[in-house]
Amino acid sequence: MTDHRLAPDVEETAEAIASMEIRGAATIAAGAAEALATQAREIDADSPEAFRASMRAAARTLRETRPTAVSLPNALRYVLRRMGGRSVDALRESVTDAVEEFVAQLDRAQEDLGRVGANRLADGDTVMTHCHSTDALACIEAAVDQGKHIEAIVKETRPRNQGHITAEQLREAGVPVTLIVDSAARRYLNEADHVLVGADSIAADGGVINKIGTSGLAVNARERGVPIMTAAQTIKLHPETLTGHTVEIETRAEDEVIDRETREEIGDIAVENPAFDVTPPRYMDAIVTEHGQFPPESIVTLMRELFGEGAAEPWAEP
Ligand code: RUB
Repeated sequence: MTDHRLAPDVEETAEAIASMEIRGAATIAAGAAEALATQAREIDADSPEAFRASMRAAARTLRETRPTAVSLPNALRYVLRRMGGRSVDALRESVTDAVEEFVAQLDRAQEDLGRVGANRLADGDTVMTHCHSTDALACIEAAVDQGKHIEAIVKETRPRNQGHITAEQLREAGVPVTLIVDSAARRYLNEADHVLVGADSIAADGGVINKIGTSGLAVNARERGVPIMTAAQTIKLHPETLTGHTVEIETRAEDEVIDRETREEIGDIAVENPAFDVTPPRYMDAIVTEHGQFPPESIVTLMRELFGEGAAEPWAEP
């Protein structure tokens, strides 16, 4: 008999990802991997088959929380593909080891890409940011560590205002911050030397999927002649796009955009709330990863090297 019970921590992590208490592609990946480790430690399986089935069930529950950040399925794949052994104890250990290795790699990758990104920033530069990306912040923080003076223009990023998190973290890093509303971005591009964003997924053609508003910002930056880069560790590369799949763009609740009372006052209107958009590769100057920086169009080579041409999902029932 297979045992599909989930450790409470898996349900809690899934809920926290869905409600965006845990958010941002890298943080989601680490949270999901750690939930798999808890599942491995806490479930009481009476056979290796039951253990494997319960790990697959946990991965499916985590997978279903948010659709756009590919770091989530990439994290689950990383761990489940390393699950091995003949006994429950051996399987358990293989999962907890894989999670430890995965999380250490995430941290290392972010540190490495931070140094690569920092090399594009010069002393005295002003950087415009969108949303909150730990990979993008790693570049600015590395530049500051190199002794460069960096200032930031931070877009608030409606509807959830993740720009506030960016503003706080940059201020804590000693970076002078100017917070602006999203619609002021084009006006303030005159004062920016770079635009720096993160990514939830990167497609094989070099398209960057990131917080809604990134593509408009990129077009404006190009028009103003301000270089724009994406900071994204390779866990953000979307392997299924190698075989022609498109990336699902998450749609979130209307009440993130407008509260119920105001909406009722306005009357019968439609409200749309897509969480992400796609920036075509021609509007992006560079993708900065832990393996160096790439023109978007050549990211496919790295993607093939790291992910191959795809394989069966490890959380599917055999
Ligand atoms: C977050 C977002 C971030 C990327 C990269 O969207 O678009 O730019 O996830 O973040 P949300 P990181 O707030 O909807 O999750 O560099 O931390 O992985």
